[in-house]
Amino acid sequence: MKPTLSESLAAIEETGYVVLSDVVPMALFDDLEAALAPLLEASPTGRNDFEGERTKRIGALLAKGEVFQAVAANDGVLDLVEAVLGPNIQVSIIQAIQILPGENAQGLHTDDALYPLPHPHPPVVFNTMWAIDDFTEANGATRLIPGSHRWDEPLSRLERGDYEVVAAEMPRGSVLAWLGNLWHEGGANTTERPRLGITMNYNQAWIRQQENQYLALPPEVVEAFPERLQRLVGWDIHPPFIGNVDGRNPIKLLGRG
Ligand SMILES: O=C(O)CCC(=O)C(=O)O
Repeated sequence: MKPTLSESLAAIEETGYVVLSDVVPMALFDDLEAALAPLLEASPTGRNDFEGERTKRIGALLAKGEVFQAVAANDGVLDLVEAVLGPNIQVSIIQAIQILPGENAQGLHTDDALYPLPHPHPPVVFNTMWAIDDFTEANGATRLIPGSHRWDEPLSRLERGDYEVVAAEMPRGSVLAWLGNLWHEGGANTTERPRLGITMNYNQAWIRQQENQYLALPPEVVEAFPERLQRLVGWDIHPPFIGNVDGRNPIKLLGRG
């Protein structure tokens, strides 16, 4: 059942994550799977343990098919992202992740560790994982440490080992959402079938996007986006004027605003 916004926020405050059901029509997952099939076929596996030597990753998805726009700009998910990060958000990275049979667990990490900010800090990153396959503990469902978003001394907690890791099992069509400072990893896939999801990660518009959307998305591709998505991929300012172009909001270069 679809949680209300306040139920989702309460779960996030308590555990650092929430699984959203019934926020996205199931037909979209059929379209996403069909669009990803040829891209996955042509994709190599990762270059190291973190990317996953038995994992395929496909980035810059917004340049690779119109269907991916519905992932980046889903109203229900964006309501939650904005409730956590505030109104000035960007697409940080949108990437398909297919964990193949035999892959090991990725390694626990936080998504906002990329930014050299002192701890604690306000939320700067919020991530989602769209389950295109059923996610099970056995096939590599994302594993999370509930409550680790409140850890003051994360590394010493990890060294002591006094924590529990849970697999976010969820059926195809669900969306897992979690805070950027929550410890998590892609799980090991001990089954004989791949596990496919799309990670759709957002950031505060005053920090740098993880995936360089300005270079990933040629202007003629962005021109065809709806205005909200144009702003989300970075053609907007963070008030008062971070990201301006010659003193103007870049959305005006696209004939909007
Ligand atoms: O594939 C997953 O379930 C999580 C992947 C992840 O956390 C990452 O690549 O940073």
